Amino acid sequence: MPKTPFSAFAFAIALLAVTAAQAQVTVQDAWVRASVPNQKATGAFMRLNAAKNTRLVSVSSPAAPLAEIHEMKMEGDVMKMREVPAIDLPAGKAVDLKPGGYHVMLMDLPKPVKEGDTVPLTLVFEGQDGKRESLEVKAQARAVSASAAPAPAAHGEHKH
Ligand SMILES: [Cu+2]
Repeated sequence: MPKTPFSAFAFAIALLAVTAAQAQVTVQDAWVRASVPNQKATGAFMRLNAAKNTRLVSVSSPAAPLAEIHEMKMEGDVMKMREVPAIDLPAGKAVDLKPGGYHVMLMDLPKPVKEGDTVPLTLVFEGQDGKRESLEVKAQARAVSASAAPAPAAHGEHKH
């Protein structure tokens, strides 16, 4: 059905409204690693860019009853993962959540996340004034081979 000028206009207005409400942090390339049956957890990744200093303090998703903010780090030659209370987002600096680094851990998955699924995530940011703001993003599920993204047990070949 062709778009009428009116609906195109309404759409542009809607986009403007969204942009204005969410000007503090922009999210690019949000994705979730597709899981296999019986896998209880998976990671969500994205690039965050904050206009003002802020912090990502929590994440939730209808796809998982439990979502935590995690960091992966090499300790000696072992990749370790731990929960962190928040991720600092300095003004104007892109911060990547990516395999091998910060990520959102979606836990207790009730069903597998399949390649191509759209996974909604609600990100909560806390500014320096203590004010909280939430942002909805839609992450696309992608299948990623184990060799492209090291599992926690992998070691030795992690280069920067
Ligand atoms: Cu994790």
